[in-house]
Amino acid sequence: MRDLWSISTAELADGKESIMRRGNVYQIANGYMGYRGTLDEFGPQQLVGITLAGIFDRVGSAWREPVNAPNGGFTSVALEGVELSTLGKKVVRHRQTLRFANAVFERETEFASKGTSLTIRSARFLSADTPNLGVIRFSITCSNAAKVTVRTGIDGNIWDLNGPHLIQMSAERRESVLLLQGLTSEASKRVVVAEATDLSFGDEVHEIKGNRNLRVINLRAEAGKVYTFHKYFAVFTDNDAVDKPVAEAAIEAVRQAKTLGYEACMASHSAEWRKRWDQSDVKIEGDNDAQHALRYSILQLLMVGPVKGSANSIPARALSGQAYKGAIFWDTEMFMFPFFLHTHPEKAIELMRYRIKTLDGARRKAKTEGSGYRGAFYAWESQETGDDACTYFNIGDPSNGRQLRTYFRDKQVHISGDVAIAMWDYFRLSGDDSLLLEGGAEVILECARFYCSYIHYKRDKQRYEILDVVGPDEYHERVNNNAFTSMVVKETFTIANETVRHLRREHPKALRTLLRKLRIKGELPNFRDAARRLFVPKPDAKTGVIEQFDGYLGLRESTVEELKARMLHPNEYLGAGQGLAVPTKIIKQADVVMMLSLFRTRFSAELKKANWEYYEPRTEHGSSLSACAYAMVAAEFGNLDFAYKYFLKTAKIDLEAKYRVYAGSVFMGGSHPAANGGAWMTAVFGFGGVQADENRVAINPRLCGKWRRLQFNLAYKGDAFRVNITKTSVRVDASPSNSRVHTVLVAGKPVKCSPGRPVTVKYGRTR
Ligand code: IFM
Repeated sequence: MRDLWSISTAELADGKESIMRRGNVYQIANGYMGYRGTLDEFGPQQLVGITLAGIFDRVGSAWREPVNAPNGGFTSVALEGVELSTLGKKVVRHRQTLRFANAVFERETEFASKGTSLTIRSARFLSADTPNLGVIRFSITCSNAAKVTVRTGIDGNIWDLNGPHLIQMSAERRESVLLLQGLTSEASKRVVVAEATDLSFGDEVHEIKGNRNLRVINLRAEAGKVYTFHKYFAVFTDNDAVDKPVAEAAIEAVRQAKTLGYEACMASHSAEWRKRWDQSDVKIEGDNDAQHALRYSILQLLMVGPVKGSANSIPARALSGQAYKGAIFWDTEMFMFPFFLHTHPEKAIELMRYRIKTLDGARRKAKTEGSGYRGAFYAWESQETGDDACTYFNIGDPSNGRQLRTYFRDKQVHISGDVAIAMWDYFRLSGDDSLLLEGGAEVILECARFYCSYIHYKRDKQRYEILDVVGPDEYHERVNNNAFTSMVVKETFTIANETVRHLRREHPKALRTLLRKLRIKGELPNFRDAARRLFVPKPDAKTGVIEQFDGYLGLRESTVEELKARMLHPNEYLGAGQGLAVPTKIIKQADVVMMLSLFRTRFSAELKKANWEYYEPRTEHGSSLSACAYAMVAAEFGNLDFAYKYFLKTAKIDLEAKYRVYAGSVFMGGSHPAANGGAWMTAVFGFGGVQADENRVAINPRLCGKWRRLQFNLAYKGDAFRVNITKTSVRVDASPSNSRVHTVLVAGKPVKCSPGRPVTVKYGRTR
């Protein structure tokens, strides 16, 4: 029977590529840091990485990227003087496992050397309740009496893409605690790792050698005896708000953990995970493959949700390493945020706080881009200050090494609207307007202001147009009237108007203060005018197809296969300048279909079908963001087979590790949290048919073929629901602690859901 709560493999990853992919698939994380799924004895060559959230560094003229901490989880073992590693020839058997229930990584490896077998077992987790802490249990058993040497401590030889980021590294031992610390090279931020163990066997000596701060234990191991110890490591940086030097904080953290002990640390960590799963697990009956892949996707999201109070967000490659500069893209708001909003609103608000924190960076960008704009133009690739980490020459041509000009940074203006939409959704769907008062309203008004200074008024047509942009399809740059962008911009104006209306009604004083602060009162009529008169491309009267941008329908027909056959290099980028896709209708990722998915309540099933069928054969799905948009829209117009196919593709992207690792010459390997969020959205919004707005939740289920039951949780306006869908019925359990009765629209019927009183509604069979 397949275990639906873990992944496991007995295969060894040996080549560079497979070790890289394995590190992504088996990573663990806790929002503060991610620890790649590498083995205890691995080093920087095997891409061991403890990637930290929210701390970045730049070395020379290379890209800024997140900082990787020294590896406090390092342990290696030698048997009779021979170093044991799965990379060597002594492996008899190996198994590694990632447990979904509590994000624990385990490995068991048997080695044999000189007639003796030695088995290593280890388990590690990054504490879900103490974000700075990592905990490891490590044990060794020999078949015969043998000489064993254990080296354990902190390995400061760090894998970096553009490092080294830590300078002035220093190692020391304070009583029994090992310490390794350094400063980031750009901003001199201190990064400290402390490590403590309860190791009590063998003879121990302390060794500091080449950035490694280790205990070396020599042991005459008895046959069959299990030698176990526990390691506690803590990472602190100057970003942590602690009332003592960070080194002291780290030492204290490992001492406390050691005093508590492994079992107690594990118990509180697991209790936190039980709460998480209780709020967000999705159960699928009848399809173990889908269940497993979706649960893995949810695990990925739960592991990287921001720590409370951090105002951090989730990078496009989560905490799996430094690819994509550890930057936050629209991926978060459009693909991950809905999961958190509907299951963990306390994390969703943190994601939005990140955008409030980086508002000044967005203002700086607006001022300096193009001829200078007003308001907030959010970074395409955002790091801790909100200044744009995206470069103008963002992709290398792998054939000749030349840098290609791309317009992601300066023309992918939909990013500001994506932020405004998420900010407003938080208020609409959580019912909590505190975020608007904390700075959310300011973000929204500043985004609208930016668009006011970007759009053009066409006197002859008496309308505003939005020109010279890049939509989600990055192969066609500098286009006019991109449908997705126009819709997002128009929505931003509407949201800005609604924000003002809400504040005027509920918080007039706060509104006055905000309008004064921004000196924006005189611009409000412009927002209203733009919301009315901004042009959004309309569906063709005959075909229903919405033209992706002006002139798209006149481009040359082609196929993805044709373009691929013409590529001169396997990693060739199809967009930018002379890219092969540029003169054709081949698009990189969902664009019009993304619009239909985002604004799914505004378009009919017929229109969705017409556009899906037109654009799908022309889509490369060259981004991990694409398949889920197609999946959701397919479910909405009833093509459940396609919806299912794209759902699985999305849900399995990290599990199967089948993804593109290079865009041109740029390394972009790592995990894909946007696709993880897309998998959840497809299950809940697509197959579950959930549509929530400020007035109510609607559920119009369409379970795909094999699924007998779909169960999920929904947080809505401060209350919680569990929804159970079969092929013929929908049961809604409103939590007993809900504050009021909600009317839920189930398959078109209004149903009263009182706290603690389940209701079941029958509905017509799906195809
Ligand atoms: O944000 C995406 C973009 O839409 C396509 N290229 C990759 C980015 C990060 O995932």
